Amino acid sequence: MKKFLSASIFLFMFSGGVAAKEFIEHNNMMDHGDGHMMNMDGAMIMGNNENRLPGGCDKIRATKEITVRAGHKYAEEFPGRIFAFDKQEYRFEPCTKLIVNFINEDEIRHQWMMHGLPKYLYPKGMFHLEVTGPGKVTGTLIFPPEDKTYLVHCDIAQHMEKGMKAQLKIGKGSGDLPSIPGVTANVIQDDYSGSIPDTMPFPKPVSPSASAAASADDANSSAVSGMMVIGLALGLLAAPFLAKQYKGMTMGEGVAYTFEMLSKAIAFIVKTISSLIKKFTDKKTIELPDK
Ligand SMILES: [Cu+2]
Repeated sequence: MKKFLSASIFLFMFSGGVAAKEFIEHNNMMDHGDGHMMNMDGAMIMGNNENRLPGGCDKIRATKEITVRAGHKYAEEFPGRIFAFDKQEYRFEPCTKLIVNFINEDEIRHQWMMHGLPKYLYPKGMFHLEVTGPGKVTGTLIFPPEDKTYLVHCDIAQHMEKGMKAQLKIGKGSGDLPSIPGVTANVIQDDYSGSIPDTMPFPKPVSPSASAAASADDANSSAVSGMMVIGLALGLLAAPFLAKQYKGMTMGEGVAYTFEMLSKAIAFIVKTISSLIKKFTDKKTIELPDK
């Protein structure tokens, strides 16, 4: 019975239990209005726009279609990055209608999200495609007439920082965005030399000895102020109790009583420490079994 059970657990683990997720074509999305579409399988489109012309475009000047692939494997060519799109730069003419097929090749959630679009056409100024797990979703947008550089990125925590970003230029664009893998220089370059770069966003330590002295000073002053606070608090709490204890005593009796209390406290502490030491050192050694 035991053998049968472990065999079935083994079979489960290596069959359905850890099988890769299958690729889903997200074609039947629920339309929530305003170009917002979703389904229960983790796919989403925001800001879908197939025919509303942006102000300043008298007509759709071109219709283009691209396929964007998102996945861990596209980061391989960028040292230090973990996620990436298959392309890091896109260029289109103003007033272009763009159909974007977004394919997620990872078994996690990825997005192709664009910001800075006109808000009268795109809620929150965003066009957004999202797929959880391997799958494909398709959305459409129409670009405004202005020369502008748009950021496209995956907004899942750390995915952009780890490389999943690109720039999309309309017309001549409006400059380059920083830290686009393989396109523009990183704002903070990875450095494995062990030296402290000048671009560090926090102050450098002055010198090892000076900083050690400074931190020792800091530690001392904080310890002093901490002790003072604890002392004051204990004093305030103990004041009514002590007033009661010392009531009616002469100066000599008070001093004697204080010493008695102190010696009791010290005796208690010594007893506790010695019993603890005994507890930890009194262990019998365990003999190794004979071979
Ligand atoms: Cu992502």
